[in-house]
Amino acid sequence: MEAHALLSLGLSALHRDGFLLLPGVLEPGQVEQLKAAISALTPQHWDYNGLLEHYKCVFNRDPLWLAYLDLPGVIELAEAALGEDCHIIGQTAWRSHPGYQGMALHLDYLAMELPEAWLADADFELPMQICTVQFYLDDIDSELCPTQVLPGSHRAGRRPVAGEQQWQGQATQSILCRAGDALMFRSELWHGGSDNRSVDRTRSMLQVHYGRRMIAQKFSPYLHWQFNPAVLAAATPRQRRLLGEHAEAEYD
Ligand SMILES: O=C(O)CCC(=O)C(=O)O
Repeated sequence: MEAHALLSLGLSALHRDGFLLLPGVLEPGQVEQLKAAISALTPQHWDYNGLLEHYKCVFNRDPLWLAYLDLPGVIELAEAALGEDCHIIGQTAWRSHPGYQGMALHLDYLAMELPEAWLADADFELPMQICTVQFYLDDIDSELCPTQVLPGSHRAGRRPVAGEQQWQGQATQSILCRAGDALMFRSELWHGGSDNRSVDRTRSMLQVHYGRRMIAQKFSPYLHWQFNPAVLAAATPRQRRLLGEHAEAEYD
């Protein structure tokens, strides 16, 4: 299928379902590189480790992470969804060990609450503000913390209440997939994690969070944030834009 047709299908899925599984976006060598890089990370600032290891803004640690900001097949979709001047607002690495308990159903960001009736109107297309892409570095089965999504729930116009698992007759679905696959979802989608019920397997995952240009980048620890010069020196022009090097605009 032509690239243009693929993009259009991807955008339609994000508007209709709120998410899209992109198979095989990483080569096996990239999966291995990322797994090794994540297992070598140690916590900084608000990172933590335990049953869940969680590392924020990993792009600033080493130039190795840059290639995963604009992977072919993913960046085109992010730019089509969020504008050609979109940028990243984070890149987070995870390791979820046996016994880890996944996050309950939630949404990540709702720009504003809107009446459900407006969102139900087939002629109304809610623009996206933030999308996350999750790169799975292991084959994900029902025991290895499959991500949960509730198709179409970005049209609820609100957050799920505690324990709510359905919306308009749709129930949550587990994303079962292969190492190297990626899940892209918009920030209003109700989604969550699930437990690592395996005996001895760890789920490694990399997330990239993309936002429209006017969604502020707030890299922690905020006022103390400093870009790593080695990362800036290695970045391509597109990667520099994703890191925040924009053309001048109204407010900045
Ligand atoms: O663990 C997962 O797959 C879900 C992650 C998640 O819900 C989030 O980062 O907001």
